[in-house]
Amino acid sequence: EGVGPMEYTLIKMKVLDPVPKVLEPFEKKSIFLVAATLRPETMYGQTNCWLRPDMDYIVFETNSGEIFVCTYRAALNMSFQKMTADVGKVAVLAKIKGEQILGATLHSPLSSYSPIYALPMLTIKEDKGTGIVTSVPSDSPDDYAALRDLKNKAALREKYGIKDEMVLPFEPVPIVEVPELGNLSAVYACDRFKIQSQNDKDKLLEAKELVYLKGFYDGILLVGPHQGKKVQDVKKVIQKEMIQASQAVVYME
Ligand code: A2H
Repeated sequence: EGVGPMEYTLIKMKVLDPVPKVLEPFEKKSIFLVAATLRPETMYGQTNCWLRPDMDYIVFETNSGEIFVCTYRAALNMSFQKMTADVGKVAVLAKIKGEQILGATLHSPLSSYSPIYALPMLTIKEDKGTGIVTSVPSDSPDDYAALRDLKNKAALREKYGIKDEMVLPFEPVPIVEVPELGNLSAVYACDRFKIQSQNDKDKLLEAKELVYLKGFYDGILLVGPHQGKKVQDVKKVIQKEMIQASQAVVYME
C-alpha cells in the first residue's frame, strides 16, 4: 500500500426488480450497490457482484438523489468527498447485513451479461473500498476462485439461498490479451498454481502477482470501442467515459 490516498472508480450497479425486501422502502428512487475497483477497463468482463454475507452495510442518499448501498466507512469517505448533503455526515437510512441483499438482481455498466446477481464472497475486507466488489473472473484470480467455488459446490449455493441460474450460466469473458498468459489470465493462473478455493490465500497471492502487473502493463483490450489498445492507455479514458455517462464516480481513500 502506498502512503498517499488511493484513487478507485466506484461502479454503480443498479438494483432491478425483484428488489430485496430491505431495499423496498427506497424503491421509488434509483438504488445502486457501489463497488470500488482499480480496473475500470475490465468492467466488460463482469459476471456478478460480491458481498460478504456477515458484513454490515448501510443505505444512504447521495446529493444527486440516488440511493447507495456500501459500508458506513465508505459512505463517510464519500461524504468528505462532497457526495452527501452535509460534508462529513452520513444520514443512515437503513442498516443491513450482506445476506439480506444476496441474490439481488443488478444491471452493471459495460457488462456483457445483464442482469447479473449479488453473490457471496467470504474474503471481502471491511476496511477496503466499499465492501462490495465487482467480479471479473477473467482477470482477477480472487474472483475466478470464488465464482468456481459457487459453481462447483451446490451446498454453498444452498447455504446462501443462491439459485443455480444466478451462477451456472456465467463464464469468464475474454476481455484482455496478456502475453504468455492468454485471454483469460486469471483462469490460467489459478490452474497453474493449482488453486483449490477462494481460501487458498498463499497460492492466490502468487497468482495475483503474476496476473496483475502483466495484465495492466502488457495487456491489450479485446472488446469495446477501445479494443486493440493497451490497458494502461485506456484505463483513464474508460473511467472518464463511465463518469460522464453517470455509470461511475471517482472515490478516494
Ligand atoms: B479490483 P487494493 Cl479485474 N475486499 O476490481 C477485497 N477485495 C476488494 C475489496 C474488499 N473490500 N474492495 C475492492 N477489492 C478488490 C477488478 C479487478 C481488481 C481486476 C484486477 C485486479 C483488481 C475486479 N474485481 O485489483 O488492495 C477489487 O478488485 C488489483 C489489486 O486497494 C479492487 O480492484 O489494491 C482491488 O481489490 C483493490 O485492491
